[in-house]
Amino acid sequence: MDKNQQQKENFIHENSKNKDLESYRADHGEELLTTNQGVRVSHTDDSLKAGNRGPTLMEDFHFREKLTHFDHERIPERVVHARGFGVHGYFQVYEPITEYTKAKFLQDPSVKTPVFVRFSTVVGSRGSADTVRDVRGFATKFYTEEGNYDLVANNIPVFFIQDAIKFPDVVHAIKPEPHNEIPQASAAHDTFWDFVVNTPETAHMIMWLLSDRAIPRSFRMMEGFGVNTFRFVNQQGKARFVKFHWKPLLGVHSLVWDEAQKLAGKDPDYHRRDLWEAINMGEYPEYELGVQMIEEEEEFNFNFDILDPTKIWPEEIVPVKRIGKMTLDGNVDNFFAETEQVAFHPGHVVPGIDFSNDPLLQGRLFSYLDTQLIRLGGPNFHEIAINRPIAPIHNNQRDGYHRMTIDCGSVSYSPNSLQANAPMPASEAENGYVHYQEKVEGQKVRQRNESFNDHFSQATLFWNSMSSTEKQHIVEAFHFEVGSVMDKEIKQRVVDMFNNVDGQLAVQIAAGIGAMPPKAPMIPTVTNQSPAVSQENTIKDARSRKVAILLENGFNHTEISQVMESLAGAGVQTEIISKNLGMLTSVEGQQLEVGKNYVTTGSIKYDGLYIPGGQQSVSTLTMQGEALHFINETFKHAKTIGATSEGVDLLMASAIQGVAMAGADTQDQLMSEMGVVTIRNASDINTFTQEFINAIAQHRHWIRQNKKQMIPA
Ligand code: HDD
Repeated sequence: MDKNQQQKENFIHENSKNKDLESYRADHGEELLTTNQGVRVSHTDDSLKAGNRGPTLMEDFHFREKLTHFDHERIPERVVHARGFGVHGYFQVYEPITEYTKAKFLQDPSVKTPVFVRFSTVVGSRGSADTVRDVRGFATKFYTEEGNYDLVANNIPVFFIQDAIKFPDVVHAIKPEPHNEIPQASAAHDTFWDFVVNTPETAHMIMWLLSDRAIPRSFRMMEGFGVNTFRFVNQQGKARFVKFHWKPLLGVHSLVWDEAQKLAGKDPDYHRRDLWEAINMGEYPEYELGVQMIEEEEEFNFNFDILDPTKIWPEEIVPVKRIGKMTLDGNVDNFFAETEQVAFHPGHVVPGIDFSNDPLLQGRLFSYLDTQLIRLGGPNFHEIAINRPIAPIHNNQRDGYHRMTIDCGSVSYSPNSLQANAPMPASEAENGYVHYQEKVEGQKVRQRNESFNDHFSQATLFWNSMSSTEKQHIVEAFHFEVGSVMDKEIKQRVVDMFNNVDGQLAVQIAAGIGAMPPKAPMIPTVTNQSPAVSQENTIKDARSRKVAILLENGFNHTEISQVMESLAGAGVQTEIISKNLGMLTSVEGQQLEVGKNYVTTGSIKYDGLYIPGGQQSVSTLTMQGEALHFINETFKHAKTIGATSEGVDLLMASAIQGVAMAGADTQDQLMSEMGVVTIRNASDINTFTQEFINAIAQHRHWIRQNKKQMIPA
């Protein structure tokens, strides 16, 4: 049994939801072909015809069944979040949090609650690219003993709108325009920005959407946010307002825009492939579950409304308490059966978790159930294997399309005496779900409270909290997004709207989109920051990063093997890239296999680059445009570059020499400041690898930011 199979075995046996799924799995290897009725088929390559050149006969049941099934094998894609990728895992609480909630899966640290997580983009259709600028969905189904709990989250903590009634509007505006279905998976078009300038409550979310958060490096390196305000309720009935967070243990990291765009062409599956491969290699992604809590009595103590989904609760004011950890350790067996058919719903809660009056959440509670009815073809989607709770289901609901359960007996109503009123409602002591008895009174009005009116303070807070590099990326994103808008008036209105966030931001936006700067650039009154929202302050780790090695015949084997071994020891993967696939031979005669050539990969697929020594290898590479382009592009995207002995000469032949060295006094300065780690003397290889690994852990070296325009890549 190989490592992957062994992992799969462990995963199946340890996880109760997977044991449940096991009875649905079908393995067709080494079996004889049958129809759907189980009749063996003797020939499947020709339809039944009247004569060799004659028409196909109606009685060919095998042909008709095969074609009919094929003709019906698509279901509607999700109206949003159509493109996604699902994986299995488990969740464990660190210690009982009985004080805050009675939810059973949050009480016992020894219990591993099975989960299924689906990551997604929002706007693109099922076949769109992974690395587009967009919000990412991060939906988790916890299969708890008390029934399914779904935390249907995004990787951005706020939302475009405050009231769910505007959801169809924002989605229509951002989706491809209806007359020509252009553009795919992008907000960079007139209808979206028309909606934005007419809807000032979008300001805060737009700042996040145009930040690096919207182009994550990996699903493994993004946060998740429940966005809406929920409630925790404990055994004594005491409630607290709560917001949920997922905190990735690899830190929060992003791509750069040029890289994201190129990846969309070179590897549209970049994010799903990254997750699939990480799990297959046993590099299981981990995320801590965090909660922010606000006492009921403190509801009105903040300068924002805690029910407003366009607001964060700054972590510096309301700390995030980390209560447990989720580990994702299993890939699916079948994408359609699991990832496509899984159905999430924020209304799937268990005792101890309740709702708030957040007007966006209230609307969501209607929409998710409704959408599954059309998408999954009727009310029995809870019976689809991936959606079935591990808790037993007993009620009087019956029939409908695709009903699987064979409900026995004559009673399907309540109250009844024929079955002693079973199935009977459970008391609270028996874990029956009791809604929190919040006192509510008011007049029926189509209005919003005035506490929802401040649309700019937190947008400014976000802008204030960004590093200079993050700010530059946001301005560049405005230039791309709004620069793609045709209507001049809309462009001008974007400048004027974001003048309310920060006058200098508006001036910079205007400069790149052919609009006038604001007449009176605003000096913001909000001057504080929330350091937690900047990715500069995240965890830095080299684990599971991927380094490309450029190589040709005549390389120095001792050097490369020492470096590869040290990188592997630090959990960094390596892949050898060369002009052609096949084997390469070192000066000493050892052979190494090429993983990818320039046609099948590109620098954009790696976190860093290493060039080993070996006179002949380096001379050949120096003559290859692709190799030099690989180096230049890696440099442009601010990634770590390492070179040993003659490998340093190759760097000097690239654009780095002229561009990076401009303004640097010595090569040492270049090395230490720019994440370009070089060493001429191979006897210092251990010092090199240590420095190289530390540099990779930094993710990017933004000090190169101002030089990127000079790089021809
Ligand atoms: Fe939603 C899917 C997250 C607001 C209506 N939403 C969907 C998914 C995620 C989110 C992650 C994909 C689930 C999956 O992988 O199958 N949605 C959010 C978050 C929101 C949000 C974090 C803001 C707090 N959504 C929102 C509103 C509405 C919807 C305001 C409607 C009133 N969302 C839907 C939907 C979808 C959906 C139409 C499409 C597919 C599905 O539900 O199952 O019902």
